[in-house]
Amino acid sequence: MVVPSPTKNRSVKARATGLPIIDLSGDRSHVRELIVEACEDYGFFKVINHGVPKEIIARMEQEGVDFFEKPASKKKQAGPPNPFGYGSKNIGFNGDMGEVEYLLLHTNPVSISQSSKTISNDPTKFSCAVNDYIEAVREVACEILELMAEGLWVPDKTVFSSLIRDVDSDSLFRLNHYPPINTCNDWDTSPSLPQLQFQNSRLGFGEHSDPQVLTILRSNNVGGLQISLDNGVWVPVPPDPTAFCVIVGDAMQVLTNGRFMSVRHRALANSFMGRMSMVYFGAPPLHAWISPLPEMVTPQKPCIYRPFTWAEYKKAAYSLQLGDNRLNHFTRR
Ligand code: GA4
Repeated sequence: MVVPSPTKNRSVKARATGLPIIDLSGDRSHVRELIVEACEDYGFFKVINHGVPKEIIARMEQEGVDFFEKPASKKKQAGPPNPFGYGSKNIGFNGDMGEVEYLLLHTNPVSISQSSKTISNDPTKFSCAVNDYIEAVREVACEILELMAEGLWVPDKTVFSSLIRDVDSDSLFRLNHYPPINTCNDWDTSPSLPQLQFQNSRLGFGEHSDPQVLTILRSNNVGGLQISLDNGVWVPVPPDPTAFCVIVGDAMQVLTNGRFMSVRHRALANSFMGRMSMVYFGAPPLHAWISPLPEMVTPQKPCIYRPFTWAEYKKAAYSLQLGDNRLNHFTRR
């Protein structure tokens, strides 16, 4: 089965223009065209002027900083992440490792307030910060998904956003902390920062695509995120704490019958400063069926994927390793 690949287009464009940055406050018909183009060419773009109040972002960031500053023994009380809670170095259940510690939460408010007792000395403040952040970022995700549907000329503009707006949505929220990799002892002999980025980087979170529909990622002012344009070419994403990175997930690739590509990405822990990212993964309810939209299937572009439920896809994702290509298991034979 040959899956359409825009990789040639992607590498040529990225070298010429850099990664797309889209101003969400711009003219709607133009914005939706830019979004479709970015999803076809990269499966990735940044949005600015997204409308999420700085205060909501700052409160969530402070909660994350406070948590990761705690002693390891305290943080461990919020784990293990099976599937939600605190984790360190281990990613998933099949032996993947990285220089990262994290908190993985469901976006369902009830579970947030339950787990927050072990996460924060002030669980109500923590829950409020998380709930406010998730609500605001979900709105941005829904707006982007509606612009995508409009840009693809799909008659029902809520066809994607309704999946993550559903009360049973299986969406997740993740705080990742990539601690600085250098100790003070390295200062005397350490090379300059640009050299250091190449010499001393360690894998924080290995190469993978996100299984969900859409990911909205925000990080502090420390670089480390990279996206893969084609085999072996990694493009660093410059950090911008005022922007959100938008990442197309596997489910979106299926819904668009391969027109949008889920982008492979990774995070390096490579600087003197710790990096913290706050990541919202917009997912359908477990029982929802995922299959290419009829509008995306034509005689020229026959249906690539077989229908499956989100629960089935999730199970497959957790049975495989981080870097494995899960979509291969769901192509039509
Ligand atoms: C990648 C995207 C999200 O961070 C995540 C990850 C999940 C985990 O860390 O537990 C997975 C990974 C992610 C994809 C494959 C499986 C599942 C680890 C792993 C090896 C929370 C998710 O939904 O999928």
